[in-house]
Amino acid sequence: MKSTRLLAKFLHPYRHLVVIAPLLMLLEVMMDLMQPRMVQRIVDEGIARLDLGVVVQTGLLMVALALIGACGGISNGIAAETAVQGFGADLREALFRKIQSLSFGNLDRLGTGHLITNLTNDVAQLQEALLMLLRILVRAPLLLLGSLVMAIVTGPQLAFIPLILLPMELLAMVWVIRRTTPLYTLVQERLDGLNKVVQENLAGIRVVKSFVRAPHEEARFGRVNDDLMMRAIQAARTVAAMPSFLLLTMNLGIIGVLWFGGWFVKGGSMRLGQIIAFVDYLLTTLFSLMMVSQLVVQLARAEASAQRLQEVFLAEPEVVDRPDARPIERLQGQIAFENVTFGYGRKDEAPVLKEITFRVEPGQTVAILGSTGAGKSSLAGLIPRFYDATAGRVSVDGMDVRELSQADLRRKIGFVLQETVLFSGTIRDNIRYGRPEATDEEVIAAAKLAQAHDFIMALPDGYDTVLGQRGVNLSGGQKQRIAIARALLVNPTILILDDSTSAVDMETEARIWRALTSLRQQNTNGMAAPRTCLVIAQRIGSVMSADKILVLEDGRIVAEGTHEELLASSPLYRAIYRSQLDGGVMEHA
Ligand code: DCP
Ligand code: MG
Repeated sequence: MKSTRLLAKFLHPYRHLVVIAPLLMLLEVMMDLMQPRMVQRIVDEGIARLDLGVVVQTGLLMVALALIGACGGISNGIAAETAVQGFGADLREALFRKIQSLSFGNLDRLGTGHLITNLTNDVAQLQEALLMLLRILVRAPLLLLGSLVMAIVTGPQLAFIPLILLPMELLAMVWVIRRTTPLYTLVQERLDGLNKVVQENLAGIRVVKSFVRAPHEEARFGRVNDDLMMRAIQAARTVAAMPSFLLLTMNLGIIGVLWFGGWFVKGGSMRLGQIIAFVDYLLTTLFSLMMVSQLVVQLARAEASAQRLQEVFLAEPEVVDRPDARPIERLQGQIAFENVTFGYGRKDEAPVLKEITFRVEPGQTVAILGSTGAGKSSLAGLIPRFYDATAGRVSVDGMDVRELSQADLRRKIGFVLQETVLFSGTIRDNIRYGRPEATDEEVIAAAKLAQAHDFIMALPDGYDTVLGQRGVNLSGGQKQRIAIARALLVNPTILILDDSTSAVDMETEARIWRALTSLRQQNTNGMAAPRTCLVIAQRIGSVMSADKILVLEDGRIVAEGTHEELLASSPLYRAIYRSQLDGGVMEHA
């Protein structure tokens, strides 16, 4: 069982609580089991003989036993809850850490919906199961056996009644559990579906609204919501039959006890208090049976969740450092691709990049141009090892990137991802995300280079302006410029801009380029210029001045050279150039 392995691993720090909790519960169970005998004594020896002393004395004893029992129960609850909460927190933390260690490829496959469900619902299911284990596992079977034994001891003449009823009840229980376990697995799956829809909807709420698709989304949500409800009702209905059946058999049992007991009392071989105690014990067996069935159902639900958690825990990061990974002191900034082929690893899919070969010398600016889906972002992602090449060799300064430590490598590369992601927090904190110790002067210098300083200063709180989640309160172009400043601040040797000025007007874009170029000539404000720039762009205007332009088409480099060379040699490049000169966007594809 997956759940046992997870439980064992993460319960280890709480093992003393796991031992103590059931012992405390044992105390409560023993006290509980004494109560009906006390009632019996009050009835038979106190009330029947009109002996007030016995009534008072036994009554006080009952109160004392109940108090001791309650102490046991409460301490059990505290111990169990402490273990369960600690277990949950540790499990979530380990899971979070595991997720951080996974590569882009793992995350593509698992999906954020799954991971969010993991961190919330799945952990909660395991916690619930654990709590029930610590509260019930000892209590229910003990109470069941104990009350059965006590019933037989109290009224041996009536012992045949529970001995007939109990096997029937057990059979019914097994039948119900067998039917409900698969039903609950379905419920969990539906819950996953619901979470996925909610997550997708919230992440894309702007798209939903801009396309006026709220009714469609509501219908979609309604479907998964109804589906979840139907499944949950179906499972609950099957489970609901259980208590009714148990109650029915139990009521029959009580009628039997009263019927036969009446005989025995009349005949003088039993006393009234005995009958009352017997009925009490019988009800306790019923009660504990119900607890056991709940526990088993919860264990089945937890097992499904444990399976999903293990899927993440057992995932191997696709990109790993070699044990002998080389640390990087300084980089010159040379990049080379030699016959690189790359695919995202899905079966039966043509590679995304095919036999890519090119070199970028330190100090060069190289641009990659190509239609959407050509593989530009995929190519750039191979340099900091977001993914590893399927075949061929990617190297920096002549060293295969697979021999380098990912962390070292990424610290030397400033990567502005195509999709701008900012965090909630101030603009200042966002800019120095990659280098939290940067001084205010450095932050401002980076922002000036990225042409972000002026608009930041125009905000009421300047660099202390608090951004909403994902930077909602900025324009697309403003967000891109903050992302560029963030990349520049780490003083990268290699700067990679993936379509990072797409939302910035041409004038501002040109100023960013001029700033980067002039920076390379004179070292200002302690900012070192990135020596090598790899620029992915859609607009030829943005890349005309590059030392080299690579034209990527369907995963292959189809042309390579400076702007002038390409204009002379490449019909494709000429076509793109002409379409953009006309003021249109790139439409050659
Ligand atoms: N692809 C994929 N899995 C990913 C990312 C991309 O299967 N996690 C596929 C989709 C495309 C191909 O790889 O068919 C190339 O995608 P790129 O993102 O590399 O393409 P571009 O960056 O060139 O396109 P754009 O200009 O739209 O950013
Ligand atoms: Mg891209």
